[in-house]
Amino acid sequence: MPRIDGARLIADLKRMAEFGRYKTGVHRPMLSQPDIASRHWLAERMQEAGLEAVIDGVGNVIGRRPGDGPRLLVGSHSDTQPRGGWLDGVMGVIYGLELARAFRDDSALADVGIDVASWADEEGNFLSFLGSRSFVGELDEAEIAGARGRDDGATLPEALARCGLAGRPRLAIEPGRYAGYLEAHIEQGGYLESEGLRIGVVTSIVGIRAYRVAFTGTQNHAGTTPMPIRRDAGVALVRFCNRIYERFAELSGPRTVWTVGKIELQPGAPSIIPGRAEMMLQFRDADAAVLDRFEAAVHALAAEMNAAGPCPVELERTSDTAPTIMDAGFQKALADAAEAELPGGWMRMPSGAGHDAQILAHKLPAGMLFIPSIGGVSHHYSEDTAEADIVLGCQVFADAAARILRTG
Ligand code: HGY
Ligand code: MN
Ligand code: MN
Repeated sequence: MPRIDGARLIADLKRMAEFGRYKTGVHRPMLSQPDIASRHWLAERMQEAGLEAVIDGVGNVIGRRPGDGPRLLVGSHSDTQPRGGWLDGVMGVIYGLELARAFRDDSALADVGIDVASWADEEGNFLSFLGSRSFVGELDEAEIAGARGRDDGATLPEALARCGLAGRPRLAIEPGRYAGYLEAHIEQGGYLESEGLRIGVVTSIVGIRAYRVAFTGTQNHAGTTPMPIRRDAGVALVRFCNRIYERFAELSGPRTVWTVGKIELQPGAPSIIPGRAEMMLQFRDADAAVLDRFEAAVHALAAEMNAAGPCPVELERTSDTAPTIMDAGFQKALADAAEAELPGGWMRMPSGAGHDAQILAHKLPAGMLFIPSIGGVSHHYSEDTAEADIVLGCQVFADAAARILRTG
């Protein structure tokens, strides 16, 4: 079985955390200066591991093992949420790099190999799952041209050009090259920790739908405009938000979640009645029928508020990622590897977070492994995992990859 080098793994993870360090976490949005610097560093490390590394036209960093023979594609994302954690995504990329080195150094595995990927913009600074969608052929040029960054509003083509990636070809999946795709990730929740377990074998990944909900009112003076004649877009947004939360609670499944993560009032001054108000609404469930029910409720409430006035509301669906079941054979390989390394110390579990694996699964058998998150915290700079869990997870992951390539 391939033996990983835990110290090398942790050292690379800590080096990556220096690209955009923010307190104990990382601020490394897609195509920011620390992000593009980290991509070049990743490409160098892949080359050192014996891979042919390329940064492609949307910023994917992909290292291919030369030669023939069965290959596994292993990866995740290295961009982060704003002021996020040091492990979300990048842990799976460095696991891939460590597996590539462990396989390279194991003569019994000379005929098989690991390709490694850091997928661009999983966190959606421009477009969620930008890189993995591009790689599987589900991203067209029009979407790229129309995407704008969260930070400075630059278009995606402008940001790619600024990073020296304009005109580069986008890499696409090579039919027949891969036995499948594996991704390791921190759980980002508290189930493993609460059960006292150290490895999660992912059974399914949640579906995610998101909407931009925008209200148009009449900007005016906060002191001289009588209440009865106001068209306050901010008040309309708050009423919509309150009512949709109540309605969703009536429609919810056991694990459905919904979030308004961003609200913007324009022009956003205390003495001005907002003329425009915008909110980002998202909801998630493993069952598409629940997502359909929620979506119908959003449209029904918007229609009701448009009929009642005074502020018209516009809906724009900004993402629709389907729930995905992980490959049964890959789940078994991960479970067998976990049981061999840590008898009884693991469990099968669903993912409440979205992952690139649910995009790669459109083209390849896909599997995921989780390790615990301390306190179940993620998408916060304090996100953390015990180093011993990080190292153990990588060894189980390497065992599972070898099992898949040996039985593939
Ligand atoms: O939001 C998610 O589930 C992922 O971390 N982007
Ligand atoms: Mn994330
Ligand atoms: Mn992630």
